Amino acid sequence: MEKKSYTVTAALPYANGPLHLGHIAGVYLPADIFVRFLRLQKHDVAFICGSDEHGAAITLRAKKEGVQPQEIVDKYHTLIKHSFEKFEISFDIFHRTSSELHHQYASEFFKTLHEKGAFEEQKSLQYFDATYQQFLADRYITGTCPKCQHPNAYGDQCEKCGADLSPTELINPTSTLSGNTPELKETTHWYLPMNNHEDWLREWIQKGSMEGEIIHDPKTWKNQVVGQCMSWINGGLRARAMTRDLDWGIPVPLPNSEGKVLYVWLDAPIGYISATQQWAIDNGKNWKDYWCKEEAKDRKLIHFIGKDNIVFHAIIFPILLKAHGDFILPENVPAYEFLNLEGDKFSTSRNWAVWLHEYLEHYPNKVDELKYVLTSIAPENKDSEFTWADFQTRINSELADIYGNFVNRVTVLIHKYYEGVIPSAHKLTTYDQKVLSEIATIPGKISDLLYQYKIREAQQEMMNLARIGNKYLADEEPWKVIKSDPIRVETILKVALQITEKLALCSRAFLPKTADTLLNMLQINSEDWDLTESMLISGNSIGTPTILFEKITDEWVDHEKSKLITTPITNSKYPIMKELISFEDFTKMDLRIGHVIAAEKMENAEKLLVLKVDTGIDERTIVSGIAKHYDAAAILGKKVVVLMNLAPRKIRGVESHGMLLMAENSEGELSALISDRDFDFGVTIA
Ligand code: B3M
Ligand code: ZN
Repeated sequence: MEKKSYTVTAALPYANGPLHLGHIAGVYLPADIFVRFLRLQKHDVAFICGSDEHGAAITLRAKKEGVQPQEIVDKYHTLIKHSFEKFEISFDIFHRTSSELHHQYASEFFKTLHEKGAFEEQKSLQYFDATYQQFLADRYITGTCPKCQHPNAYGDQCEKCGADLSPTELINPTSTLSGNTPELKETTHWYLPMNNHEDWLREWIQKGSMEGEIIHDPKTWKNQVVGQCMSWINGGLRARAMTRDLDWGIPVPLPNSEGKVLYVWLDAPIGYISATQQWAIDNGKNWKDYWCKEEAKDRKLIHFIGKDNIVFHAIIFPILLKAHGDFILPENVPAYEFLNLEGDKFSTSRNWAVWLHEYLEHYPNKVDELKYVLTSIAPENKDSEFTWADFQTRINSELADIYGNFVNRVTVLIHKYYEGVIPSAHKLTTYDQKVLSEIATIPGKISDLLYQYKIREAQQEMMNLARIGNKYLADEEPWKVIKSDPIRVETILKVALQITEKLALCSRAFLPKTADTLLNMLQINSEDWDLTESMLISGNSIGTPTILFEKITDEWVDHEKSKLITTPITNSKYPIMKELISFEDFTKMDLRIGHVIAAEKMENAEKLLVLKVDTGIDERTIVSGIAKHYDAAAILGKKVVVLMNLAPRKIRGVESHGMLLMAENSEGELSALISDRDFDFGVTIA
């Protein structure tokens, strides 16, 4: 029998930073569109996500921000959860792997695997940072990739070539903690002998079969996913450690394992299961119906992920699920490529990103607009790119000019001619019939595409409804016909309203807010994906026309682009950047090199020196608050940078003309800025 129910997961985002548009376009939005559609198809669906709160991604971030890991995960779990809510990603649950339930269940899962002999305990020499007294696994160590020579490969994976690495393979290994070359030290870990699983994985990935029985259709898997998995398997799988020497994570639930935790890539996917358990508890369901071989044998498990997570979801997690014994395996692992931003990769550390929470804060009423653009450019089969100019074009010339314009024309005419009352159709022309039968095929086309995870094309089909509608109005010209044949116009506008109805219904998967607005306006309430009969009732009134999508101005684009270059990175060590100033503002400042020709301490003022500075054009008095860092003798004779045209100020009775520029570090120490070339004083700084 055809499996009709679904457990859909979306990769658990690390709670180590906010979400950016790359995350959304390449995992969460495609998953949400798919799930909204499945629900309308009346499938039983659980849509599961949560934050990934363990592993080096978290501890390294905590170290960078100078706080405890718990503080990091609390902060970002909350931020991420709110962003998803505001963006209307319709998870059934957004859980977290730091929860008590997850800790318990992941420990139990590990113990079961251990009892079933799924692991091998092995002693090995691993890199150790003597300064930090810590073993260095995964992201704690970087070095040159032995396969592609990328200089910043991590201890577990090269992000450039995708190679699976172990730290001892890195060339020139360096500790990310101290920057030192680490030493080797013995430690014990539990390994998953992945090499023992190659045969069944091959069968399962290439043929979709398990023990002779076909359990999924391998043709529905994306080529990239099968390709990456097969290249891993053909390259020979190796044993991979499932535990780590770290103090953040789920403690290994075995004797003699102090200081060891579960590998984050073991614990995180189990998070899908524990999240489902929490949701089941909250909603009176049985979690096993969503995951277990017996109870969920007719259910499809679908993992939406980014391409860098393929091996973990299509090889490692399936091995764990199978070794455990109770679970179904994924039916499909739709993996997305990466979204780039204005010609470059998204980068949290370089702050090259559009942050979802900031977008939502500034433009809370432009959720569907962003969804539309991100779906249009979803990195389905290759990397794609977000630019603000393209965002503007797609909204203005597609959403506003095609979709919004069509709906607006229809509703305005119905209000103009019939005071908003839906007219009746009379005799249909061949053209009317052709249009109506054409639009009737579209929900089915969208459905075929969505089952193949082709969301870009699917959304295009939705837009085709608006295109058909605009063409229909342009061809039929009801605004002209009204003079000669008002009865015919009733039919035209009824047909046009039926196109609007279809458009509204199909929009529910892609543009849920817009769909709600339209369905409300049309007084249509249906939980079905498609209707065989229109639900429009002649004689009912429709709501007043509104502008569905406002156009994006050039100023918006310029503003967003300028923020991109300069949005400050939050780092507790350094103050955040001040607001932008224009080039004109900058050129107002007159900066020159001055020569300190006299210096004395101001009486009764601990911090102040009274300086005489030769600026080349004058000799002036400057009172400077640097006495704690420079005594008079130390600054005397120095060439310093002076802000010349600062309005004079009286400081403790002495008039000060200008200011010395100083560098200040996080301890509040000051250092004069001095030219490193032997320029004369008096020269200007530009
Ligand atoms: N936390 C990795 C990532 O964001 C990750 C996914 C876990 S899914 C179980 O790339
Ligand atoms: Zn590499």
